[in-house]
Amino acid sequence: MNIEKSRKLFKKAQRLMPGGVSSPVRAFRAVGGEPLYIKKGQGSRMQDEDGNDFIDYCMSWGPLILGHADPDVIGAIRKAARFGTSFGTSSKHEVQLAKLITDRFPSIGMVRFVNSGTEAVMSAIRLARGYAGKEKIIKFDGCYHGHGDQMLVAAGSGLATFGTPDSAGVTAGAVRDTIVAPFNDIAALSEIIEKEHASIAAVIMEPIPCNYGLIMPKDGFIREVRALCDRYRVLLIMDEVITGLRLAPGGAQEYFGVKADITTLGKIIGGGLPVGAYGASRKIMERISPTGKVYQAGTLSGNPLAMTAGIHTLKKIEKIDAYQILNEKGRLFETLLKPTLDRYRGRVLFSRLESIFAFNFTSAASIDSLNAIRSCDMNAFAAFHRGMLERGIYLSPSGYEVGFLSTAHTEDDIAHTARAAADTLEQIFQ
Ligand code: KE4
Repeated sequence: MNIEKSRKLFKKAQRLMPGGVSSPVRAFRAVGGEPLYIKKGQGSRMQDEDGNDFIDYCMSWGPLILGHADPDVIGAIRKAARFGTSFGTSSKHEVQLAKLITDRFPSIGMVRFVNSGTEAVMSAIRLARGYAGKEKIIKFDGCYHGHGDQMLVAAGSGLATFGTPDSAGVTAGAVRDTIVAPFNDIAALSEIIEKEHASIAAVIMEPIPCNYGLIMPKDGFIREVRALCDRYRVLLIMDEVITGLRLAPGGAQEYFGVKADITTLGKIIGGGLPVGAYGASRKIMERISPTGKVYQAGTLSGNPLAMTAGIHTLKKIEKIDAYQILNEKGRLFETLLKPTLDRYRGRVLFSRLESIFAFNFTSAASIDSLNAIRSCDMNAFAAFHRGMLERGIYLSPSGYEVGFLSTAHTEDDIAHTARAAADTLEQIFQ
């Protein structure tokens, strides 16, 4: 594959930007080789600067549920852009998107827009602490909640551990009040909450962890977390930056029938433009400035173009009944992969929840903990990623990340991908 233009751009970028990238995982360090510079996307496909075409399953890490450059979304952005890019004022667009979100999430009476999932999580944690008047936050190992200091905490081994920084530059003080509990271990969570609930403001979780592989919650785990939080009057923050609008209109909360006290959103609600949001009941959200004493602000929050992209994405999802389409495509993908997965059972594991999927190189029968993902062969994943790239399939460039189907992926795309996977695995395991 000729990647000369990407290579030249990467060389220049490395002199100008750390690692040559705007976000670490894009540097391809987890899979080897060099990052491709993408020139354009259309539907299920992306084309790089050297003219190489790919069927894309990274989908910008989740936002592009309708595929690249959806004509309705692009048309709406174009129209809105003629009126300007940002006013730094209120606009009808934020009111419209707020309505669409509160209509879909019964647990969200009011919502505040920010510009990324990280900002949404930072704000949600500050709100939880301000509302509860308590300081500690419990997170789960295996869950990622953006790069806010207090969430960059090393996962301890075994039972819950108090925060130790997981990044240079994060101070011990910043993570002093963050506790890391093992995911899928309700006994460990129960033990820490019973002991510390007087100082615990909230538990934060990805209902379906999608940042260390696709970690499946044990049956009833999400409900048990909810029940523990209710019993000890601890708020439950559900980080639905990935699952929100992905699993159902009301995200994992609708899908599993478990309500959050505070919800964080991002990705899909921006339709590919920078948007994050956090929401909760009116009683909780009214603590946010200017009605309350919990401060949070943002120059481009509620940006009219980003709001427009979100509005038209959510409207189109509903109009075309996207979930029926997406979940059907997910089932087709798994069906076409089955003969290959049977052949390499014990060496390759394919996990899927509706339109979210992951390939892991492991003998494990499921990925239900951080240890399970840690036992995976990431060198084998890197070889798989390279082989799929050579065959015109762009997977997320890390064995810790997941893949996404969009409504734009055709049956031919999916069949081609299944064949490419079979050929690549044969090449790896020959
Ligand atoms: P952003 O700040 O990247 O918009 O959102 C942070 C975030 C929060 N919560 C969850 C559950 C998330 O998955 C994310 C970000 N996801 C990663 C990919 N898995 C973003 C990709 C990247 O960091 O480059």
